[in-house]
Order: sequence, then C-alpha cells, then structure tokens
Amino acid sequence: MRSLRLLHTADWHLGQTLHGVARDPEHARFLDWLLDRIGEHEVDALVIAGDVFDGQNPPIPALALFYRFLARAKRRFPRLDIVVLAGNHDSASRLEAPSPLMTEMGVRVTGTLPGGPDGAFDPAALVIPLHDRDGTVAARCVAMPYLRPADLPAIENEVKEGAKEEVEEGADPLIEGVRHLYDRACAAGQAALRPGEALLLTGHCYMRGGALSDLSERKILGGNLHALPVDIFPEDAAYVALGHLHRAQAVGGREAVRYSGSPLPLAIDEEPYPHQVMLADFAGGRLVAREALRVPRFVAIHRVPGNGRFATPDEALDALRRLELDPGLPREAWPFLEVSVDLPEPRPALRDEVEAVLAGRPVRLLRLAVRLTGSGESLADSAPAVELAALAPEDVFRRLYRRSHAGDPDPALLAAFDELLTSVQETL
Ligand SMILES: [Mn+2]
Repeated sequence: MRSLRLLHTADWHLGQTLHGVARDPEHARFLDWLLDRIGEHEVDALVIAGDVFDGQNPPIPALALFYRFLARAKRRFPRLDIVVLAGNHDSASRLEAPSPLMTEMGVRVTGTLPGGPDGAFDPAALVIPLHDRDGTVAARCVAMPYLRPADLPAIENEVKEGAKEEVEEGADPLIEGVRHLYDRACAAGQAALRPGEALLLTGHCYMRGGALSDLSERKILGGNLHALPVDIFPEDAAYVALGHLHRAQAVGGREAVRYSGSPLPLAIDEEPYPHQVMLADFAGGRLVAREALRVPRFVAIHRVPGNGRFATPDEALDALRRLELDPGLPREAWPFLEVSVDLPEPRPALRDEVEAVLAGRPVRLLRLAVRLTGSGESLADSAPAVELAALAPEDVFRRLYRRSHAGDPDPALLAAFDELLTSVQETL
C-alpha cells in the first residue's frame, strides 16, 4: 500500500509587523520548530498554501528566512517534496521568479496559472507528483494558486462558449469561472493518477461559511459576494489544502477540506485560538489519519482586561501593576500587550500613566484602545456619529450611495466596487 504523510501549512506572512513590531524572531523560531516536526514525523511532502510573505515586495530579512528555510529543509530531508503557492498577499511573479532553481532542488512554486505555448491555460502543468519514502509517486497535487479576478475572464469566455448549458441561470460568473478552472485542473490531476495514488488539491481562497478572524485576512474575489461554495472541489479529492483564513478549520462539513490556519497570531484578536499545522496521512489513495500540531507561542500576548472587554482606567492600571512578567526573557521574546479602556470622562494623561506603570518592565505595549462612553450625538443633529475607522469600506460606499440615492446600490455596482477595492488592497 502506497502511503504518504503530508504537512499542510499556510499564511506564514513572513515580513509582517504587528503594530510596528517585526515578527522575524517569531518566524525564525517557527521555522526551526517546523523543521524539527518534519524530521520527528517523517514527513514526505510539505505544502505551503499561500501568503508565504506578508507583502508584494518582502523585506530582505523575510526573503532570507524563506530561502534559508528551504535550503535547510532540503539539506536535512533531501527527499522531501515541497510545494509553494502564491496567496493574495504574495507577488505571484516575484514568488515564481526563482522557480527554475527551486525546481532543481525539488521545490515546486506556483504563482500564476501556467500557460502552454499558445498562452492558453495548461492545467497539466499544475499537477505535481509527491513521493513516498521509497521514492515512488504516492499522490498528485493539483497546485492551484490564489486566483485573481484577472485570471478568470479568459475562462469566463470558455464557460460561455464551451459549457453554457452547465452554468445555471443567475450563477455568479466569477464563481463559475473558478469552478471551471478547478474542474479542468482536477481532470488533469485525475488523468495523471495511477491506482493507489491520492489526489490532493490546493487553494488560497475564501470559502463560504468560514470563520473569519477580524481584520487580518482580506476577503478576496470581491468580498462576501464571492465566497466560494465547497462543492467547487470534487468529492474524489482525498484532501484539499487551503490557505487564507487564519483560523484552522474544516470547510462545509467536509473533514478533508481544510484551512491549516496561520502558524502565528497575525492580529491581536487572533490570540485566543490555537495556531497549528496539519499532518495528513494517505494510504491507498485515501486520507486515513490526520493530526493537528499546535505551534508553540514564542511571544505571549497579554490583553488587559481581556476577552474583548474594556476596563476603567484605574482597573486597567491596577491590572498592569499586577501583570506577572518574566524578567529572564530576551527582548525579542517580551510579551505583547494590548490595553482596552473605557473613558467616562477625559483623562488626557492616560497614555503617560500606562507607560509609567510599564516603564522598565519586560513587556511591549502594542495598543492602547480607548472607547469613549458618550452618546456620540453631534450638536447639530441627532444622528449617531460613527467613526469612519469603524466602518468597512463597503459600508462607507453604501452610506455614501444612500446619501444621494434612494435604496441600496444594486449587486452589479457593489461587485464592481468590491473588485476595485480588492485591487487597491492588493497594492497596499
Ligand atoms: Mn490570504
């Protein structure tokens, strides 16, 4: 029986800063930890399902971390297959540029959709063989990267010409475009599959019904309108390795369709849930076991008072005085701190008071959140004031629209706005 052990991870966001603090030391610790787990669990293949880097133009320390990781992984585990996909944060072409070198090393990188000599989508080029400990192919991985709206129109035309009858009345053309691409890619995977081999898929996308962690993921393919239904992945896929959502979860009730989650909390709000990578075992072409490996928290996050609550200034200062901190930690391991305070009356020196309590102590204040407790009403009229920063861009658009027109913008206009927003956010 051909068996294979896969380690699925995603959303590393190398180069990220959290409220101005670089995460490189945490990422370095994570990558050391990951190498040890690959050895300990005798992993055959590693899939990194997108958002390797936090930005389109990663800082040099982030690039160095990534390439050093790949070199160390291949030196320690020469037969390890590594598959790397671009996510919406990555520059697809930048990630892919060194792929001739990487392919020689047994590292396969997919940034953009591969085209044949005529420029048409070549799904067979997405199919990557994964090998067991004897060097025999035990799985075929359809390495689908993040799909940008611009990847889809060409396909949309094909949908119109080739498979018009399959597109339901009122179906979303973007979703149908993605579905069509997956259909073709999976067919190419199936064609390559030999008996006993497992079919694996990847994706970097926002699935319908996924649990979001507030702000650190950008909704993609045009916001909620284009959350993808889980049935775009055929049931005969043994496993679907997803990236984009930072909270580990199965999708749509299918245990074999999973977000691995990010290895580090990428926003303070992501502190409460476990961060992990996923081990998956395949035998005879099927998923037979899986195990989540919890990533140690290299830097603790303290939230005062915690759980999304707000304290009075005096309660907060008290809690800060009582905070137990380890004086033996190196500076790069000092905990992050968020303090949330309700202000019933002005207290202009609050920040100075907080900083005075923390002075000389081994902790890093990332955020002092202040909530005003007044009604928010302006003097001139009685409409409750809303902080612009508290609104999602789409809400601002809706409000602006309603100021000039009756009713809500129609779905086509909202979709156009979402597409513009996505393209702007991608360049941030
Ligand atoms: Mn993403």
